[in-house]
Amino acid sequence: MKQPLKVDVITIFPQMLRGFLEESMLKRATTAGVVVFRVVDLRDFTSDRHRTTDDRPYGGGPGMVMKPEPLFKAVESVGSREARVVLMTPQGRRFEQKTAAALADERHLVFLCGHYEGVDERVRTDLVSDEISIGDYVLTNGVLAAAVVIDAVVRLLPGVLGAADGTEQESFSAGALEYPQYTRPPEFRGLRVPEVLLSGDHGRIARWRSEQSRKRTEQRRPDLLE
Ligand code: JDQ
Repeated sequence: MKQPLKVDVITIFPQMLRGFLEESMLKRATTAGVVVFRVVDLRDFTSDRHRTTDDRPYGGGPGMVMKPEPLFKAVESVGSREARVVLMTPQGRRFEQKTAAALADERHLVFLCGHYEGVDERVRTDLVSDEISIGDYVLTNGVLAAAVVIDAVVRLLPGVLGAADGTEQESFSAGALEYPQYTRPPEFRGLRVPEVLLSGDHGRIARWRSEQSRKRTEQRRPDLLE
């Protein structure tokens, strides 16, 4: 069988991540042997009594900076020679479906979840291979951002979604938004399902769906059509 994707997450809040990994799709992916997660507590790689992971910035100013030594030691401890080392940061490249697909082709991913206001620049230049932002808003730390990326990557691994796997047709792979969906009943509180969907005419249904999809994309996400 194919080697599982190794995913290591380095954080000072390991418990935040464990709950998330023990639910739903990610748990199934682990049980199926498609992915192997390790959650690494950054504080295990400190050497002072207070297990300090941050310090004041040289040159002064507000905020704290993550110290380089624990981060380098933690990354080296996971055997990262051929790994992509990903830093979650609002300054990174915007995460999109293409990024998820590229990461799903790797064998070993190491996520660094920032805390405080930044990381020592030497971490970016000499430890990290990719800096990723999940969007233009500011989170309090990188754990939720890493969780978002991990979710989007792991569901793409072969064998995770099962036979009804729809990833090929999904909006962002196809470059358009999805058409409206309905299920039973045909009338609910006076709201009717479009007649075409009840017609059984598969050609008409397909044309209606692609027209709806195009209209919706023009209205809501014209950027996707370019
Ligand atoms: C960290 C912070 C002020 C960072 C600390 C670590 N897309 C995205 N939004 N926010 C993040 C990522 C993110 C990731 C890691 C983070 C935010 N913060 C808070 C506060 C300046 C920079």
